[in-house]
Amino acid sequence: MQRRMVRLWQWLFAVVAGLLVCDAAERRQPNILLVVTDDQGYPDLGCIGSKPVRTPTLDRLAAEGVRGTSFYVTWPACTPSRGSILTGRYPQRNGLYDMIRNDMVNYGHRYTPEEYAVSPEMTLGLDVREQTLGDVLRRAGYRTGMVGKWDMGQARRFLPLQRGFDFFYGHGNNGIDYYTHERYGIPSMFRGNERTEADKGTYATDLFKREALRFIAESKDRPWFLYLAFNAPHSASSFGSDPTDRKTREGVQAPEQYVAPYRGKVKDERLAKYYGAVTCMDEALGEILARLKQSGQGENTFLLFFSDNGGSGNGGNAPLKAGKSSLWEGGLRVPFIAWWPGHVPAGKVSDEFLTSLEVLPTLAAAAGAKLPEGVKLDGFDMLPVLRGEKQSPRTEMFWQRRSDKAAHVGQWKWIESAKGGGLFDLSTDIGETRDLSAEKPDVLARLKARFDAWRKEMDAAEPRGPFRDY
Ligand SMILES: [Ca+2]
Repeated sequence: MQRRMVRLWQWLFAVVAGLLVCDAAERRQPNILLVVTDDQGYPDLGCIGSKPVRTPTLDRLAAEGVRGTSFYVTWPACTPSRGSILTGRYPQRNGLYDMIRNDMVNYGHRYTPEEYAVSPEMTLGLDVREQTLGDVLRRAGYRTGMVGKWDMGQARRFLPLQRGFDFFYGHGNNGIDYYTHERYGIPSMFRGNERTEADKGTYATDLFKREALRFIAESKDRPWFLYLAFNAPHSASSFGSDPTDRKTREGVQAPEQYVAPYRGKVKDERLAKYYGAVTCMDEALGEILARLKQSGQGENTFLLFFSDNGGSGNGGNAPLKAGKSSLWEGGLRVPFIAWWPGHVPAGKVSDEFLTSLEVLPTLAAAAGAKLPEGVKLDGFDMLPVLRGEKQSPRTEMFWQRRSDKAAHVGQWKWIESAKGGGLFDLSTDIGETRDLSAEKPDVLARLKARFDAWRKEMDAAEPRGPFRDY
């Protein structure tokens, strides 16, 4: 009798243990690689086929994952767009709704250390009350790393190690020279909380690849989250031969071996360098993925790729209108890829309306992480949409950049800006060429009313620094 009871208990134990193992395997936290590039335009992927740019790694990820054609960022330039990626909130809600940078460099001014210490680049940053993706995923047991362009403030309280990240190598500010890592004469590369000039002279993309590989190698025993923000293919932030003349600046920098194949095939040297910077970045990502595969960590890695804003005009953003800094589609709609073999379908092109506001809730859901309590988020978990299980719940999105305003509601887009505006039907006119304001006054009024309601909601939100007067 006793022996039979022991056997029964052994059997029950085996069943329960088996169930637990299955459950753990099913819910095994994926590694998360969030790749953000800088000013890479909507058509600037080789697989789109409209440009001579070569991006074999991104093309493969698109072939093995989902490529989004209607993915938007929250602002048409770096800082506010990145603040939304990290917080899951509109810039007007998290407070970082304009750039943080030292504008006097535009007039050739070189900041002294004393001036720099009290300049916007040092004194402004993402409000410390905001919770970041790093905070959310670290609480879920992840080792969190930030490599590349941070752009959320450089005073110590604003740097990644104080904002939810265990590892940081990159530049704190908006942009650098790819080789000196200076921003208009100011050394800007950090390791952890300290500025470093140890790697001066090495191309930034190579350094970010090296540090991404270092972080991944050091994170073998835990699930990890790496926010890998290449500064490529942003223009170099360095003075030209005449510091007061912006036209003498170099533009995008890239190693000769990547520029040479484009030379003679594209209209000028600037474009050859831009494409070279994209291809070099693509190759770096390829090496990181190859290393993941070799180490066995690649099997359960969830990768999201997109650009922080539209292309800055290198080679154009056709079929989209305009580019970076504008609220036309060329400034806001960006290339997007989601890749997670076995969890996200392969080779799918999705036209679903999605945005960078979805990134935080999506990665939190993938990680089984709790969303921050008491924080109003502006997006949702987009995994069911990426899997094709349901349509995007997003029906509208709003933008404001200084006096420029825009709303995208259903198929409609309204834009009002110093350089023009109108009402456009994106379902038939992705290039925003036919202003339908006069023909559709009711639609125009509805979009303006939706914008006003959004603006009111933002104004009523709990105030955040650094720009708001409260
Ligand atoms: Ca950018």
